[in-house]
Amino acid sequence: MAAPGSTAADLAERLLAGDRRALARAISLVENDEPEGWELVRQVFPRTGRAQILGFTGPPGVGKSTLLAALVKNARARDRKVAVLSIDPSSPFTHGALLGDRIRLTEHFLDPDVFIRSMASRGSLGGLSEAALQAALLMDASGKDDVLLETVGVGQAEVDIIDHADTVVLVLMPGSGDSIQALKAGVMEIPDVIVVNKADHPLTDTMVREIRGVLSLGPQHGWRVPIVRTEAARGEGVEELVEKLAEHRAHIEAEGTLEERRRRNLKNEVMELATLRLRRRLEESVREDPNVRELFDEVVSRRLDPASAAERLLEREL
Ligand SMILES: Nc1nc2c(ncn2[C@@H]2O[C@H](COP(=O)(O)OP(=O)(O)OP(=O)(O)O)[C@@H](O)[C@H]2O)c(=O)[nH]1
Ligand SMILES: [Mg+2]
Repeated sequence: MAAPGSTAADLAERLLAGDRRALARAISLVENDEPEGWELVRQVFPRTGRAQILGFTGPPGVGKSTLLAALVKNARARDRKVAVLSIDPSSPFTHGALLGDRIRLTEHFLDPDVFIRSMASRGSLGGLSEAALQAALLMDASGKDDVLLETVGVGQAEVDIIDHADTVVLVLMPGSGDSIQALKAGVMEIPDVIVVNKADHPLTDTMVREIRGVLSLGPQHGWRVPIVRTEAARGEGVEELVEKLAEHRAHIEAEGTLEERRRRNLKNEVMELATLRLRRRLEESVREDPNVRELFDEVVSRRLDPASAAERLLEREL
């Protein structure tokens, strides 16, 4: 039940003012695929595009969350406002994901300029990556300087939200050979920055050499993907990573690729949503419209070919 004054416009206003409870509420709305959530995103969208979106991906357990905690600390020391969104498509329990990350990020718990959220459930329309993307937009709108996204991935299973990051960081640890294979095979796109975390491990040098080998097979012009060694648990190498992230940012701004990337991503987003909605409408008409059922009957009785039927179905919808 809506309390007086808790209209969408009011929520939008509080969100834009940086109120963290409003942000938490707004994300829940998009996560649950509530129409109010879409309305909210519609209202605040003109105010997005200011935050730096950094995506971190890599196999389970390499230390992504630990690294993010170290990066949050670093960003806070520079007085930047930060939001972290951990997306775990493999876990059906949002709170499971939440717990582990909460333990790692407890020291930022009381800081009003740090916002941390985990997401594992699926909204009904666009699924997890759609909900995550909307959540990232809301974080951006709420005035965060940096939005850090964490997804688990070893290639194919990656959530495509990572495509929406301005800078993509692949986090590996010594011994994550699968990822090297995925990079080599082109299953995984070459990221902008590669981190070899757990650099306290004796096989670190070997790992770095292997990665260099894979990178040497790729294009040799433009941005050169740096390999940064970190020990996230002790904060080692985090300074250097922050430098490389800034360098990448400067590079894509100078080259115009930031704008290009954002344009491409937003176009994909519109196409994706349009496709989902069209599919939903088609399925509805198949279920509910007797004329559409007749159309199918005609195909079954071979009076109408499938392509012509599809054409007619689309004509009805568009
Ligand atoms: N030895 C060592 N252990 C580390 C380092 N960084 C993180 N760890 C440990 O690695 C384990 C996994 O760290 P997480 O940060 O949860 O890794 P993650 O990649 O976020 O894991 P998922 O979210 O489950 O995919 C934890 O026990 C960390 O304490 C490091 O630099 N060296
Ligand atoms: Mg994690």
